[in-house]
Amino acid sequence: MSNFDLQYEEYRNYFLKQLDLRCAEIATVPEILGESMKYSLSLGGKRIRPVLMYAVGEVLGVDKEMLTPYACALEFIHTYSLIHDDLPAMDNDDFRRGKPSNHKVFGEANAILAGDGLLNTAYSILFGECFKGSEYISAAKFICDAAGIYGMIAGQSADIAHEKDGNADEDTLEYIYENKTAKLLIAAVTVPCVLKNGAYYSEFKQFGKKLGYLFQLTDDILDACGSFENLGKTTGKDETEDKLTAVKLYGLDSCKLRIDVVGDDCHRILDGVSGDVSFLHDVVNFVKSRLN
Ligand code: GRG
Repeated sequence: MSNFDLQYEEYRNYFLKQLDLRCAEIATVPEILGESMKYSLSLGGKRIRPVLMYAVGEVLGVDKEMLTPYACALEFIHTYSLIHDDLPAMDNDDFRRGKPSNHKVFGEANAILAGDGLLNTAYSILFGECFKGSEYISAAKFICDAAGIYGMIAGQSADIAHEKDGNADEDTLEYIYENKTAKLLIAAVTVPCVLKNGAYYSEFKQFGKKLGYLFQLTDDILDACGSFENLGKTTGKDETEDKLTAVKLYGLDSCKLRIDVVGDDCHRILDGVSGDVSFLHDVVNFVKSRLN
């Protein structure tokens, strides 16, 4: 294992232990509500948002303990978005992370409620931090805004609105990417800044935005060229459903060039941050070459 892989696993394993503790607290009546929430929470996944949060925290000197409630809330929100995205009314995917989607196991109604339950629990976790001080409130609000109607939900709504839109342009695509994908990544890398009195906030906000763009460019290429074995979900759907993607707008070769350019932008932004940001440079390279 490379140093990067070892460090990634260390952050990821730490997070998974914290997530287990949160899952153990979920005890609903009826049980199926909690079961369906926990099914998707524990289905695997890269956990890249918590990993990024801890990594930026380490650069800025913010303890993992302080970040953990925010990392858990963000992962709860991410998980809810995947459950809802997989529903027949949205992306209609039977698989997620190589396993049956939530609605294939628990039925559509329970999957909707599992997503609702995860979102509400995320807010409870965030409210639970707010008594600690104004920076904790700001960090909580930051995550709520990133997930909300001027963030991820707006991105998903625009994505749906521009399906099969032959006239959609680059600005529309960038709006969708920034909101649907980048906003939660921006939250992941800026929560430590907010908790550290705004240290390097604008650098990490810009970094999160570019990383989100990079993440979505690779996501589009993986949908077009990746395999079910690597991705754990159905591929080729963007083309079948005539979705607005970078591959559709620019073509595959141009997308690959853009990945290099945006990757360089990410590295350049990190160069403006003092401290050991080598792990974050490696995350950029990981996203550039990811297979899932
Ligand atoms: C339903 C409100 C609502 C939003 C859905 C997350 C999302 C918005 C849609 C999923 C489809 C998609 C391509 C989203 C872009 C972000 C993205 C690539 C999500 C997948 O995140 P990963 O790769 O997933 O981090 P894992 O499985 O590793 O956690």
